[in-house]
Amino acid sequence: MTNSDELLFSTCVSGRIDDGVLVVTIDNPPVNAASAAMRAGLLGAVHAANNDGSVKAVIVTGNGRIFVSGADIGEFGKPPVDPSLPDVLEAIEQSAKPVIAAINGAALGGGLEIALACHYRIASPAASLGLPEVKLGIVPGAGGTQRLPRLTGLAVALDMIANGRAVKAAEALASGIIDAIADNPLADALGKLKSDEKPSFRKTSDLAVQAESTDKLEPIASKIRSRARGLAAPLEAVRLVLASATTAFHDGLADERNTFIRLRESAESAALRYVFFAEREAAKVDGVKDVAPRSVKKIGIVGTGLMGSGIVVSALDAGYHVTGVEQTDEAAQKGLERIVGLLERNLKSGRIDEAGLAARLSRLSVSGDFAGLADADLVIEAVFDEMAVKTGLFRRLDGIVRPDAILATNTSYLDPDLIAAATQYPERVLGLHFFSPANIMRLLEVVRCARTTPDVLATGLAVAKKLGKLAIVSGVTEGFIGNSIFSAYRREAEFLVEDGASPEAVDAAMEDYGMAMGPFAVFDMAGLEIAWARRKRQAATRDPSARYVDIADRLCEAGRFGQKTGRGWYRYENGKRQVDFEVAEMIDQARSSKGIVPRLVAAKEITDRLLAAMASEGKRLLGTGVAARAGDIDLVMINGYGFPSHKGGPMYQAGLADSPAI
Ligand code: T1G
Repeated sequence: MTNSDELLFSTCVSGRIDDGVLVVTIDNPPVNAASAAMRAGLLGAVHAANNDGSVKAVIVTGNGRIFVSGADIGEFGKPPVDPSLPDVLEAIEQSAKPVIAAINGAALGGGLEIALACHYRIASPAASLGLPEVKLGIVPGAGGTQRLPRLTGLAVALDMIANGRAVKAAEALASGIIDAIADNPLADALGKLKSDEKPSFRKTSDLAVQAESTDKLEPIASKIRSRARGLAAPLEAVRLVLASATTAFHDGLADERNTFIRLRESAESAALRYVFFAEREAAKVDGVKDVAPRSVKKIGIVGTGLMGSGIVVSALDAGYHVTGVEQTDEAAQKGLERIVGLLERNLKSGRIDEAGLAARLSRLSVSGDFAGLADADLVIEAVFDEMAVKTGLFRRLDGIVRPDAILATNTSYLDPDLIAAATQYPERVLGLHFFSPANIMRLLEVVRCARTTPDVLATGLAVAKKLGKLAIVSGVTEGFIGNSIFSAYRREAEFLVEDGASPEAVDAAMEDYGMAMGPFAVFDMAGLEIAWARRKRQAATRDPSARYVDIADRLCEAGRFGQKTGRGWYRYENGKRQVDFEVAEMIDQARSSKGIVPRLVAAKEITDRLLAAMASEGKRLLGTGVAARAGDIDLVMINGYGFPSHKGGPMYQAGLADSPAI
């Protein structure tokens, strides 16, 4: 092959000869996934190079911002198509001509495995490299667990593979994953090949895994095992990586491939792949496609309490200028202290460095002077959840902020349309319902009010993305998506207790199912008074024929509001949750007052009824258009309420998911 125009090895793999070097470019939009056509093209290119004496070396690179995003997950549910990725990587590694990976962007999963099978690796500074397969309920299936340890050692490989942690180029260089960093990896590779000092090429599989002491490895492995909470993939990843030190390379490859195929067929992996695609679907919001968001550089936040200070930190982390406002200077000072405390905690934990702290503080002002909001592009209120307070605030903001400034309410339960009606420009109002702690929780319900204009909604979504949030659009209903489902969940949990189950039995059943915390422990943590206030608000309009459990009312009437008062559904001593016989007596009294004879309730009945209650409410939200799709509901419950992601969500479990498992 001579210096030529483009050579086509498949629909998404092309090549050109550059002074005896075959430059292979992968161009498989949108993310250069390793589809069947990509694999066939890459294999064809390697074979062509090895069958042509004029070719001295091969460089593999990706077109655009991604090198290779990994296997094509969409192919998982379909019959396998040759060549498999391991076959392609074997051909690369055994190539008589050296193959250099010019890593132009993200090299993830099979993408990093391709690079590991090459004989030399150059990455761009912004490239991320990782093996995130465990997040899909699988393990690397093309040599990652066997090649990576040969470059990094066992400890780094354990952390990256079993935690699915990606690293930036600098860390990859330090760990031995790559050989060089260059702004333009392809040009650098060509330069190295044309220079007198050729790079030292080597086969990764020829390297021995450096022995590391058990004292160093066991703590890493046991932390992974404890965090796995019974999930198979991280445990198998640990096993395969550790085995790489004592197993012949090809035996390790075979074990890895068999494990990958077994896990790929598992229910856990199907659910996690469903969640992966559901997150991408959630971003496809009706009515805002091609709508330009407004520019937001400065965000005002009214209220710097627990929620408001978390929102402030989240906005500062995202690079916004932030003005926090309180009713008084004294309250503002307290808010500033709360915010600085959160930032200093992030500094201490290493999430930010001193420069990052200084940069954030340079973009922050907190005061009791509302005039500071005059130039805000977006104002988020996080004040007390009372209608009069919020409507009064929005009327006041009308006279302060620009007419084109967007006003967002963080209300959890109030009707945002009524709040919007308080301002002269209701079309500029939307809901941004953060979950506490707002600087940690990924979920953000973006509430489309009746009058919210498309560009205001698009702006809310753009801000959510810049905040690093998982934005789920909700229509207006009491509690939006998450709290509506959670209320149904709470109602059924209380029915179960009235029928005969104990709170602790209900909690144990749901924690065994995979929930981060059982419902009654969550109610105590959140505080029982909020739901109590809402039940009292609804009492006048409650359907008298509907079943109503008054046990929680009795707890509140007895001053048992949960963890913060030391007593709720449980008793709390030194922060430790304990079953309280007083509560059992109150439950018995409540049952007997209705003539209910308690019966044994099995754990399966508990999980079945609670899952069904959530799914039934989810169907209602779909029917009323509050939720756009079942996947959105599942994402809210996973990311806001601790539903186990490897179960897919209540809608997925009920067979109501929009898309079949991939
Ligand atoms: N396969 C198929 N489609 C994918 C895909 C993939 N690997 N990655 C992304 N997409 C789709 C996605 O659904 C969306 O589709 C579009 O691409 C843009 O995605 C053998 C077995 C690479 C960091 O887990 O992390 O390799 O909605 O919005 O924000 O051992 O995509 O446009 O129709 O996320 O720029 C391992 C998964 C696979 C990486 C880019 N790899 N992807 O983020 O775009 S298993 C992963 C990502 C594996 C090997 C094993 C991200 C990204 P649509 P996007 P982005």
